[in-house]
Amino acid sequence: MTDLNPTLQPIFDEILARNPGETEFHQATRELLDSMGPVVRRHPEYTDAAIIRRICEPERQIIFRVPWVDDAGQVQLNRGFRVEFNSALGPYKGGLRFHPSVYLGIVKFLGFEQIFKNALTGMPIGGGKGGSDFDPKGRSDAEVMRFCQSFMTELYRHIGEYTDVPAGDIGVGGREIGYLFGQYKRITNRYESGVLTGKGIGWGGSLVRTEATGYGTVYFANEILKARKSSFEGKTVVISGSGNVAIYAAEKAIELGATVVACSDSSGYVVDEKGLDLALLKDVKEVRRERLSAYADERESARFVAGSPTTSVWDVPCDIALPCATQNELDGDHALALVRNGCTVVAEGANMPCTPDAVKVLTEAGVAFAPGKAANAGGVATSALEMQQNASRDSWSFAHTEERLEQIMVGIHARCLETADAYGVPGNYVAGANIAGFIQVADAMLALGVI
Ligand code: NDP
Ligand code: 2IT
Repeated sequence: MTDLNPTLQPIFDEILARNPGETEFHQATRELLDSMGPVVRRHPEYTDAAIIRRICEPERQIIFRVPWVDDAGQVQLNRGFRVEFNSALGPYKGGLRFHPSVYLGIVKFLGFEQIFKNALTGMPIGGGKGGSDFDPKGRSDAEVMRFCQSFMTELYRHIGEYTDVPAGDIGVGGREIGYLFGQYKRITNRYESGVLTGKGIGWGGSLVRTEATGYGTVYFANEILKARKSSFEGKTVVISGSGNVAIYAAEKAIELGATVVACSDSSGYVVDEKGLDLALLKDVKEVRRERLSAYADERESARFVAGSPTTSVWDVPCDIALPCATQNELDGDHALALVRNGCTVVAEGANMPCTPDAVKVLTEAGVAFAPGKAANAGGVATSALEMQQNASRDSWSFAHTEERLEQIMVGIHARCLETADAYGVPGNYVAGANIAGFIQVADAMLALGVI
């Protein structure tokens, strides 16, 4: 990490002092500030109006109790969060995460990144994020439904088509969005489709939203490869995670001619030299909701490696690595292993999966590195397309929606490179994404007065 310039260091000191213990939020803000040197030199008006300080302070943070009754009749207690970070460009927009690790620092890092990601999509959406420390693993459908109903019984008063539009993230997929939407509709007596995205096809959802984040990440990586006169054809790909983002990143990579040889979950990883059997993976993960070892049990060419601190999916040799599980899952040592094995492109399908050390190792080794706020923006961009369809009471074909998604990802890639060039950091996707997203939000905030 480089030293911050004298304008930015006091801002970071203030963030540390005002947000104690929120390490992921510190990491995400620091990463943005690391790109802001050339911006503050060229735009004193942002410093005069305290734009960076204001952008790092959420507009509103909501924390609430979520009591519910489990199948045994016991009362369970969780904590709910919604951080409404920035609405300069549109209603707050961003997912909900249900995972035992969720606390304010994680929701704030995700909400902060979402501001710039959403700006990069070019769609009229602000940034927000929410979730709960609820652990859906091992819970019955009825328990998940009761939890979602209790969560929405508080959340409903804070959200709306023009206010704040949640969606899915880790632990929140189509099933949970259904229960949440059902409870919102019941409490408000409004069929307000645009209040949530990631809805089912047939009740307001958009085709391609399920596939969008993974497909978008691969489209972005494909643009990187094209810029290097290469392609996915014949390449070996390793993906972490085996959830929504990972599965559809694998699907698109395979469609473009690559072989995906490994994926993971929190219990370990599978290596399948013949290439992943996606139909089996979807059945294990999306339908049966089982652990990844079940995949290896049923596929001769695959072996399962149980997770431990010394084993990692990143030890599996590949040309292209797509981290699609969770934050800080790929560290400096993992990056060294990737470089040693000849990996040339890393594109983040997850949010902040690479540690700052990993990014440094990859960048210094000449590996093309695409940060999540650019590479995984296809999910939220397609959410915005879902909002567009809801607002016009229309539904688009798969082909048309996917074409829009691809155009958006190609556009984000070009904008990152153009901005990086314009600010003297050519080829740096991190700086390009941070600067382009920041300037769009900063200019809107200047225009709207001191808000
Ligand atoms: P899912 O819940 O569908 O899948 C998450 C996957 O990551 C699972 O395989 C899970 O394994 C693994 N995982 C989660 N937490 C951990 C952990 N602490 N350690 C190891 N493995 C873990 O989530 P998504 O696929 O939707 O999200 C994955 C990432 O992509 C997240 O970073 C999310 O913020 C990001 N993202 C998601 C978008 C979306 O549209 N869904 C959009 C943009 C970004 P296990 O089942 O064992 O927990
Ligand atoms: O991190 C993300 O961009 C998401 N989880 C998707 C957010 C959305 O509103 O679709």
